[in-house]
Amino acid sequence: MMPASLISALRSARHVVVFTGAGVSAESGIPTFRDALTGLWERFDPGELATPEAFRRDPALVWGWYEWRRMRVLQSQPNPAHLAIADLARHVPQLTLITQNVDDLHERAGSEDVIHLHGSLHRPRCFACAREPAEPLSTPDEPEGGRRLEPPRCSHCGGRLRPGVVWFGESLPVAALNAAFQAAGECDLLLSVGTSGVVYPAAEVPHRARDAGATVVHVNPQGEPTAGNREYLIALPAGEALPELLR
Ligand code: BV8
Ligand code: ZN
Repeated sequence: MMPASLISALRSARHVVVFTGAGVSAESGIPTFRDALTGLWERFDPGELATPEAFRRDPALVWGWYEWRRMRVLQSQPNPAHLAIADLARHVPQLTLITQNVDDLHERAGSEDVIHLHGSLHRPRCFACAREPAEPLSTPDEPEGGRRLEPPRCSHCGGRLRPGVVWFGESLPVAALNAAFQAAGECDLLLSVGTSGVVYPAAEVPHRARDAGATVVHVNPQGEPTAGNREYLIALPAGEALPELLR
């Protein structure tokens, strides 16, 4: 089922980059952003929830929504795609895992040194002074979509805690972005899994790998057919495609 040229590119690869988006966690029950009907941005307005202006305007709305998302992640488990990626790292000379996801399912599947381009739901920090709280947050039982919830206060300065994610209009963490671009420019094969590739600058990662001559493999049931001879589309759910590809 997998093209022989692809299998051989994978077998001979010395540095593999795996670049993931929301689709890799879909089979764990975490909603994606842009899928029709189930995507978060189909049901919620990113301008009201995922920008610093939104938080300034209505911190309780934003905090409650992110607490609902954090609760959903805590209630879910890594799926066969996360597990296959963690396993692949043990079978290639070098692997760099770059994710746009704000969940921790790669880590819970056993992946190490995950580069999180868009931060994490699990590392809130102070909106005013940027310091992280000393105590881990408790997990409230949030209804679907969340409810208004006052953010906890910073123990250092009394400011409000904010989710530790990168909102629209905010810069990505510089060290993470540099490490991602460097790995993309050096790898010989990049697996892009479950991303629509529309959010920049993260979406540049697979472009950089392709432009540097790497084989690029997209795993996405809704992916666009690809033209290049070193670019492949596997139009299957990640939880089916990855265990099969990496077998
Ligand atoms: C910045 C918050 C510089 C965290 C997210 C043009 C117009 C307007 C704006 C811009 C523009 N060009 C660039 C921008 C800026 C903007 C941007 O890119 N906008 C786009 C949308 C147009 N970018 C930014 O603002 C970035 N910052 O540029 O800073 C700067 C700074 C200051 C001043 C000047 C400049 C910051 C971007 C960070 C945004 N944060 N979310 C959160 O709440 O989670 S974005 C959001 O999208 C997610 O975080 C996610 O990481 C990201 C990418 O989405 P995907 O992961 O790809 O998910 P999606 O749902 O789209 O796709 C899922 C795919 O999976 C689908 O294709 C589906 O078919 C597939 N799938 C489904 N099931 C499966 C599957 N695949 C496999 N298996 C399955 N089972
Ligand atoms: Zn503070």
